[in-house]
Amino acid sequence: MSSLFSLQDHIVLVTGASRGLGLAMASAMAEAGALVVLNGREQATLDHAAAGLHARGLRAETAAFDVTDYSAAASAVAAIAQRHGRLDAVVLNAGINHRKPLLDWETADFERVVSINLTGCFVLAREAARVMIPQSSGRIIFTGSIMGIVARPTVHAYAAAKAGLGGMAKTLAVELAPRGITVNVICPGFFDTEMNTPLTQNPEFDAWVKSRCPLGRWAKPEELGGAAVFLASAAGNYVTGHMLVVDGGLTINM
Ligand code: GCO
Repeated sequence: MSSLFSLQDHIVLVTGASRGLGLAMASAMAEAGALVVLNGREQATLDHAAAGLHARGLRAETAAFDVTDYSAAASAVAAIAQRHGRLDAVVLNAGINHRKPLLDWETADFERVVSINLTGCFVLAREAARVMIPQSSGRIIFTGSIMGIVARPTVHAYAAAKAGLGGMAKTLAVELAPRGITVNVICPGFFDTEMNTPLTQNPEFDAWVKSRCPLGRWAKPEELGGAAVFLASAAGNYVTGHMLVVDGGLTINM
């Protein structure tokens, strides 16, 4: 049973892994035996995150780059493959949100969110596939959102990008399946992360989440770890093109 969910000696890149959901997924994957490469923009924050994993006897390296610097992203993937001779999984998780009533949106803000949350994922998936195709195996996992499935006001670019990941994961899944690569999307509901501080600290929104979500609470970041381990491990061998919703039942609740 333990080998079913084992990631022993797998090489995994997680973007947006300095904190929040990325760090929680990286940590769970490292617990399952993986060597995780943590990506974020700031080396100091990444070093701190990696030190936290090292202190628990887990294996972590860092790769500082901005996912919208597409050539830096490509070089980083190539460097990981060169250093370790393989790349077993990528968790493409880096993302931001921007919340404004429609008429207050600048076009540049829309483009910025899409470039981080969607285009950056496309580039990294392509670069990961460049390594995974010759090895005839690999796992590509995107962090989507229930906001790519259902809607709330103000988060237009975020919702567009997250829905876009859902569509792109399916085209990638069918194209890459013959090459031994699976592609899936994890769709979190409302997690208590730094990105969501404006929401968790808004008493009205907090009450809304608690009443709307059948499990009656915000999720803790570590509650996303199991989904990433599942999709990256042998347990997920036959799962591809799937949107795995982790939302405490929010989207199925009338
Ligand atoms: C929002 C939140 C989102 C949600 C997420 C649920 O403004 O809607 O910031 O990040 O937490 O969409 O996955």
